[in-house]
Amino acid sequence: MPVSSQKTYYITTPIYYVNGLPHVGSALSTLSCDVLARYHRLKGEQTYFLTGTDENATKVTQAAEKAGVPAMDFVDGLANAFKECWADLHIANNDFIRTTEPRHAHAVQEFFTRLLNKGYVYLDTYEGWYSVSDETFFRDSEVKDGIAIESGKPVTLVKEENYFFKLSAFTEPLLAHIEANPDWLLPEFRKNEVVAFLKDGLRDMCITRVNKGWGITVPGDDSKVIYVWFDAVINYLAATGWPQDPNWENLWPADVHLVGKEIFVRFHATLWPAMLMALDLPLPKQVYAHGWWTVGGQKGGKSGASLPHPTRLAQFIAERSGAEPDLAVDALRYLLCREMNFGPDTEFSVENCLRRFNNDLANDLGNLLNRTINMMNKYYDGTVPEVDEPDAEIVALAESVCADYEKALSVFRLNDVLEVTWRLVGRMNKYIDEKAPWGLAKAANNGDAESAKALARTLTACLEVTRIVALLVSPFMPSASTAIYQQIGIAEPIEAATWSDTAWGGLKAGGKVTAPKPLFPRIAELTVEDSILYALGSANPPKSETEETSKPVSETNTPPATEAEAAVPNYISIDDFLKVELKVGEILAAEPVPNTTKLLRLTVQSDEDETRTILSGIAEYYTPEELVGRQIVLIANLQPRKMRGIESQGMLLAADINGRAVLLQPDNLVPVGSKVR
Ligand code: ME8
Repeated sequence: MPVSSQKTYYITTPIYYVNGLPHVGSALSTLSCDVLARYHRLKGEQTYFLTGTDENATKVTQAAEKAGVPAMDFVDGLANAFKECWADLHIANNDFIRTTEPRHAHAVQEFFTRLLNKGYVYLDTYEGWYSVSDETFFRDSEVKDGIAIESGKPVTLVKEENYFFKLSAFTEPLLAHIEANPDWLLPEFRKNEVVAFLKDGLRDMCITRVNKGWGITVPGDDSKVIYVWFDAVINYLAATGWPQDPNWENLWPADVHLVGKEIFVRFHATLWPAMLMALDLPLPKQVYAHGWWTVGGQKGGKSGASLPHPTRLAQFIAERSGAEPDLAVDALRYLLCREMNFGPDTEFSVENCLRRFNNDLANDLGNLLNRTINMMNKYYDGTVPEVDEPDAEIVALAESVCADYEKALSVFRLNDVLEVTWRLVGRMNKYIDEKAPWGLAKAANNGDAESAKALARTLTACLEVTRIVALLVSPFMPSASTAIYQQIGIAEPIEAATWSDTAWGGLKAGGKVTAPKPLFPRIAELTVEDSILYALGSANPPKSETEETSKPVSETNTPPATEAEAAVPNYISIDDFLKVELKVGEILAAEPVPNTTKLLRLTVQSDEDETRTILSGIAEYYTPEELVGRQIVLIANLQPRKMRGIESQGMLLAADINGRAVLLQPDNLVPVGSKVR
């Protein structure tokens, strides 16, 4: 936690259950917070961004049991999967809290004790409905035929002596707080849902469960653990160092809790603020709920209507477009924020993402950058010229775009923030067409002084806008904005820039642009086959894996890891292993597959009288020359499949060293076709 006298801008994501891998839903919340945090840093504010994992839930232990591993090993594996995924997406969080950490347990127990001492917690018998899947208690009226009406998940009847929180005492105070703070809960239409829920009257809430060996125990009563939701929301406070760290108020209250809509009304707009009120602690300044990615109209998630794994999707975008991996991650960051309607739900579609990649990134942004730099090089030898006065129309537009950007951002409509920014990008592409710099250059060459001035004004306007756009997109696409800065010849690192640099006039005459290099190459093939969606983690197994004709996500179309596979070794029997036919082969020929950066076409002798074609995604690590004559280990009985119209008949084995492939080969030369076991 930072130590300073100044209140830090403090932003949080939900903490995710560790019962499955991250997906583009959890990525959306994390990414939105990352964008907001980066924007506030750009504004020069000290900023603290917290995310983490929710590990004390019954459903987590159930998933661990199903996987047959100790719960702690299970949660360690998945917490790491979240951390790695966020690092892969360039998420710059300051802290990652796990609810199995002592700092969290300590804060939760302290919170509980203080509520007990203040008379807001009491012991009683709970008899009613509980849904493990929702980790929520439901009223009779909220259940029909053993199913929670709201979520459609099964409930069971439980009867236990438990501690209760006097939530009912906070109906009026919460309504009053909403009334007095119109921007506290956003968006407006979801606030209305909260008001309706509160007007129905709050009931006291059962906040403990029987201790089955997992969870945070009730202080002084080991037979019970604290209800996971009561425990989870306290993470936001625990991360500040409350109660023992004297600096906890540098962070608290949080400036915004950003959450998904399903955990807004009951938990973040009701339970958590009521808990804080009970201890006279300040409430978070804002709570914002976004809608869902849906798949076929249903909430996308970890099972059922599945959503893609973010890293796999970024990798797929890199492979389809040929963009650098870091820029493909940036593209994904852009696409998720731009595609999501930060209001109602949005249907998720990989194909829509690819289409938008082409329209917004390859075309609009790419064209502006490439055309501007090309013309700078052509007409000014790459050196930024002097201008008499800037184009007032463009200056005014840039100013109004920056203002609208901030307005949209202040209400968390990140899609609008980008839409507004692209107004500027779009205008400049048109502006180039209207001004026709090539005509101005011709006239200037023929001695027309006015045309010479107009040419300088036009091109510097384009370059200046490109610079401003680089800053505006930097919270969304940090790597791309750095690359744009470099291409337009700004020596200072973009990280050193601040929001005030979005004002017109930052470009210096005499600066030197570099050669243009497309950041987001256009994607030729927009169709995404079911087999690819499956490999991305977002669909059911396809009917036929062999009919695939377009480029795969990686060399192997491995199905998505299930919950259990994500965290634990999955044992197979020796019989299963013997089904895999491993052999030593020899590479007779190797050549790149046209229009791909990763694939090599190998001709492999796999037996005395047998050769086969194998496509392998190792072009980045081996040249064809290095491979010819080399012995390798191959899987000989893998179902053949088509990639780029070529049938691949097997797969080479390679060690995966942080994504880099290192081929396996026998220790000594052995006869081709030797079995490997
Ligand atoms: O609810 N579309 O964790 P969780 C958009 N541990 N966002 C989605 C989404 C979708 N289809 N699916 C999930 C929990 N999310 C609790 C939270 S907080 C103190 C405890 C995002 O793993 C969205 O932010 O079920 C949602 O609220 C969150 O993931 C739920 O994650």
